[in-house]
Amino acid sequence: MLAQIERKIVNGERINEEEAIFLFNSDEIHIIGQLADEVSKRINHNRVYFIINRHINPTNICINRCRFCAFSRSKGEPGAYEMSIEDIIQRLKEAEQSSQHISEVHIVSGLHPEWSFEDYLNIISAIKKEFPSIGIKAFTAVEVDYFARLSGLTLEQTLLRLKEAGVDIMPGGGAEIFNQDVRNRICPEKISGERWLEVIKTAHALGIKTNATMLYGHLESYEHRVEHLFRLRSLQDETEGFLAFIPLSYQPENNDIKVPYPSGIDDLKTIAVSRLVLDNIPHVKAYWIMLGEKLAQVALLFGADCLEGTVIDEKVAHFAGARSKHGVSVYELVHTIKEAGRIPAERDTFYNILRIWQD
Ligand code: V47
Repeated sequence: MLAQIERKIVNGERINEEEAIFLFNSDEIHIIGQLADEVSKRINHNRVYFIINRHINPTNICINRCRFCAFSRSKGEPGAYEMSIEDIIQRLKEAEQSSQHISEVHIVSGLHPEWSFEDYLNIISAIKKEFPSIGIKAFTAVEVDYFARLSGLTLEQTLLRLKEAGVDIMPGGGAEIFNQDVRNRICPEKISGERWLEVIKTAHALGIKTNATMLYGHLESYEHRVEHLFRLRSLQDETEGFLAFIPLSYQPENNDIKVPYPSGIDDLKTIAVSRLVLDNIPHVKAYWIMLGEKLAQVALLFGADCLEGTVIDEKVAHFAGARSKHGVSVYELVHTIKEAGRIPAERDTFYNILRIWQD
């Protein structure tokens, strides 16, 4: 079957679910990686993208207690925190000073039992007012669903309010694994996969681009991963609203699902098979925070074309045992990309190139 898949990829044809499952089960990691690399180069040439950004998590207080999540707390529990708007603005000013400029802020929060939709909107409008040129990537489909329920607005109205306040694109978090049996075991309180897809489809229809993620390496099977990837491919055929796909490698510390970290081979294979299945999503990110800086570099030869960014002060993965740094400098990202033989392309939120980092 591998020869048949190779022929298809070389001819620019799509692989089917059975073939994707075959690839996950295969040990031919070099061949799979090389095929994914070819597809990546076809789409993005030799470029690898990164962004000068900062992650901000305004609160970790959350009404959902997902079993894989080491970040969330109940109100009053040790370690629970809430940032004020002043704190957030201050953090961004510090990031601007230390990096000269930042192009994007990535905001993912908890579902706080006492905050209103207005409280979340005020965070966005305050950032937009203070830093009009910084792109805002904010709130997952899970949060948007929560805001709609809190406010009694429709999904369309909720998303339009976010857009008016200054949201430019939405991150891809909260997708986990769409299969409901797996969801019941890893995040029983979270919205269903169907609802996640509905929120994202609505955002795309309103012209809001989003990313998509897949959390792997916990209790799911290869079949579940493939089902997840094909749901995303079908939605992208309809909407063309996804900018990037980010496989999230499960971090197993301080949470309730006790399995080993995914292996390096599993990480690379997942990046590569994702690149091969999602032929209609322009970018695949090697999220160095979860992969580690060195494996993320290798992933650039296995189908990934984006390294996310400088990040600074990441919390979700580090609470769960990520062994990477909390942030890296632009120079480290550029060096990593060049050493992989690729061209470092600094981008904005929408993947417009801001600068090619040549010698
Ligand atoms: O939704 C939570 C995941 C996500 C763990 O869109 C975990 O550009 C691994 O979505 N091990 C938040 N993953 C992060 C996220 C993201 C990150 C970077 C870029 C983008 C983007 C999105 O982190 C959550 C959840 O799926 N997560 N706990 C864990 N233990």
